[in-house]
Amino acid sequence: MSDVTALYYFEPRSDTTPKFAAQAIADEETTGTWTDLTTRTDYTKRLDGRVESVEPEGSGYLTKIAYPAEIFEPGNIPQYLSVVAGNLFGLGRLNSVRLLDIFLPEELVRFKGPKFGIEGVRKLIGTDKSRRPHVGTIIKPKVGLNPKDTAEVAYLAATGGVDFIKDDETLTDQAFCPLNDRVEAVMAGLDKAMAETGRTILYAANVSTRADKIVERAEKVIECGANAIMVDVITCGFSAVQALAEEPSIKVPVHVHRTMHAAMTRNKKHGIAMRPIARLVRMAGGDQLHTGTVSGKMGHDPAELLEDNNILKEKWYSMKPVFPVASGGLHPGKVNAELSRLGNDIILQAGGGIHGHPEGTKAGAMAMRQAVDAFMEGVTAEEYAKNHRELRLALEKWGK
Ligand code: CAP
Ligand code: MG
Repeated sequence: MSDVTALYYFEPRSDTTPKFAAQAIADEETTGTWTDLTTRTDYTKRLDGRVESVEPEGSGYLTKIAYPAEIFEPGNIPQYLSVVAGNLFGLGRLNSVRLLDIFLPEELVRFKGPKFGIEGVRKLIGTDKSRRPHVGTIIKPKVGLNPKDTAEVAYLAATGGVDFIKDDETLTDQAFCPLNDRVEAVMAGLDKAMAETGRTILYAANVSTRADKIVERAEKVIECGANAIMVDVITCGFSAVQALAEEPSIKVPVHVHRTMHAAMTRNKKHGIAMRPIARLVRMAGGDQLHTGTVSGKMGHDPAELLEDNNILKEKWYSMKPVFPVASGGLHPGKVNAELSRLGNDIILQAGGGIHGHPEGTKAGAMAMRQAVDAFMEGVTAEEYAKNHRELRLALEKWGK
C-alpha cells in the first residue's frame, strides 16, 4: 500500500533550518519525539515519516511529508487526523504551519461515502436533466421563531421557488422552537407547497448534538417527516457525519455545515485549509457541503474555493461527488458572479438575500430563481429584471 502524503505550508522558527523543521513534523507524527529513544528497535523504523520535499513558497516553505500507510487504521477518520493534523501544529520549531491537502491510497478511502451525492440529490429535486444550480435558503432570523412561524417562512420560500430549506447552524432543539414540533410544522407546510407546485423541496433539520445521541435524533426528525438532515461537522465531528451517512435507517441526504471552520481555514499561514476538510467530509459521507462564495460576506479566496469544489466533484476512487454549497451574504444580484465562476453544479443559498427582500420571503425566493433562470438563459440580471418585478426590486435594494 502506498504511503499517505500530506502537503504543508510552514514558517520555521528563526533558529531552525527549513529541512530540520520539516523533519520535526515527520518525526513527531510517526515514530519520533524531541529526543533520541533507548526503546527504538530496528523493526519500527519501517514506520518512520519521510520528508519528500521542501521548497521555498512566499515567506515560508512547502513540504510534502510521506507517512507509511501502515500507521493509519483503515476507516478511522479521527486517527487519520491525529497523524496528518495532530501535534505538529504546536511544535515550537515552527512559527506557523498549515495543512494544505492529504493524498490517501485507495485502501484508506474504503468508506461508504455519500448515499446520494450530486446525482442523487438532483434526481430527488428533478434537475438531473436541466443541470440547473439549486437554490436554497436558511430560515431567518437564525434563532427565535416558534414552529408555526418557522413553517410559514418555509412555506413561502418553497412556493417562491427554492429547492432546499435548512435550519441555521445555531438552531437545534431549543425551548423556543422544539425540534420535532418544528419539523412536523415545516413538513406540513412543505407537503402543501409540494402539492401546489408539483416540485420536491427538501427541508434539512439541524440534528447537531452529542455524538451518542445524533443518530437517534436524526431518526426521530425523519419519523416526523424531515426529508433531509443537517449537521455541523466541525462542532460535531467527522465521525458524527459518518455515523449519520452510514446509518442504513437514514435514507435522506446529509447537508454538512462547517461553522467554526474559519478558526482553522482562514489564516493562510497556520491551520487547516478547507481542502482536506472537504476530502474528509466526502469520505465521511456528506451529500452537500458549504465551501464558500466568490462574492459573499465571508472572507474568500476564489482560487482555493474553485479547487476545493473540484475536490468534491472530481472522480475519487468510489466516493460519489458532493454538492458544493455557496452561502453567506448572497442575494439575487450576486448570482451571476457566483455561477460564472463556480459553474452549475452548485447550491446557491441565501438567508438574508431572500428573507430581506422588500416584498418578503416568497418574492425573495422568486428573485433568486429569476436570477438563476437569467444566467441559464445567458441573459444579464438587469435585462431579465425588466420583466421580472421581484428580481428588479432585489437589484434596486442590494445592487450586485
Ligand atoms: C448564511 C448563513 C450561513 C453562512 C455560513 C449564516 O446566511 O446561514 O451559515 O453561509 O458560511 O448564518 O451566515 P446569509 P459558510 O445568507 O444571511 O448570509 O457557508 O461560508 O460556511
Ligand atoms: Mg447560518
